Amino acid sequence: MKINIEKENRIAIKGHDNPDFDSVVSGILCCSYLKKLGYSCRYCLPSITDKPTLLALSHAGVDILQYISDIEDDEVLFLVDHHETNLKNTVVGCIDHHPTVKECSYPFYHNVKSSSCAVEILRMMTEAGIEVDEQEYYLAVFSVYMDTMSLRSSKLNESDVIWIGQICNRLGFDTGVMINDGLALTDIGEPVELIAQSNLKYYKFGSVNVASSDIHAKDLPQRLLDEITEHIESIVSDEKNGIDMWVLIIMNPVDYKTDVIKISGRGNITYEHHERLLSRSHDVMPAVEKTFI
Ligand SMILES: [Mn+2]
Repeated sequence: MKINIEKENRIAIKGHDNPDFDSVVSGILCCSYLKKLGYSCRYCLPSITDKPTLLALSHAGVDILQYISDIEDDEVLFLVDHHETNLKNTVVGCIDHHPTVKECSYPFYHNVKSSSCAVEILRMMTEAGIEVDEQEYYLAVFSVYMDTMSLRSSKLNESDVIWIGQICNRLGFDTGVMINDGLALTDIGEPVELIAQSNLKYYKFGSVNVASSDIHAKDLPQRLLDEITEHIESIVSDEKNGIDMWVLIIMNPVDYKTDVIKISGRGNITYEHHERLLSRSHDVMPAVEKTFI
């Protein structure tokens, strides 16, 4: 897969809103990739990210402050870890790992199932014969831990596990920090409003606006879950917010269980329990999308 876009463009590489670890690392790796191909580009992080992501990024040796900047009107966009944007700028390229039935007609488009977007970018770099340094390997391996709840999510590609093991052995990476950060247990001591919006993402399926948050916890007290659900009911039932459905996902990465709670208004709630760990992007949201088409 060869990237072939106009060289005279100034490219701004952008990850999704509410950036997570994989999104940031994908931006950094993609920037390194495009620069080595001779493109003029920079990675832009328009907003600061959440505390657990910041902590993991600092463990990975990434100083994000240097990337915080707005995208300028005369720049073209290269999207990573997502494939749609509200920005007016022209999109010239996209690398994602959220395959969709929708068609994207960007000059360069690569969207395949992969444990993380960053590991897919690193694979593309090595396949293109581009030199990858140790820190870039470290970031890609770390991103898989962060995007798969420490290799426990169904999103994980088995072939990546073997590859990660080989890289960690060869380069002597200690996975202890990655495992701990990757489980990303939600701080349930925070205010209910904050817990309810953990890892919030927005989706648009046809004309339907869907919000989704996911909480990682071993034993979420029922009373707290009730308060969270009530809070979300009040958000969804307020028409000003323009949300048709909120998908609340409670993942228990310790016992491999998932609860999916769909809230479409006050009292309009469905519950599903799964005796395995689901992935939001690979299991839950594609199933939700199917119910709307
Ligand atoms: Mn990702």
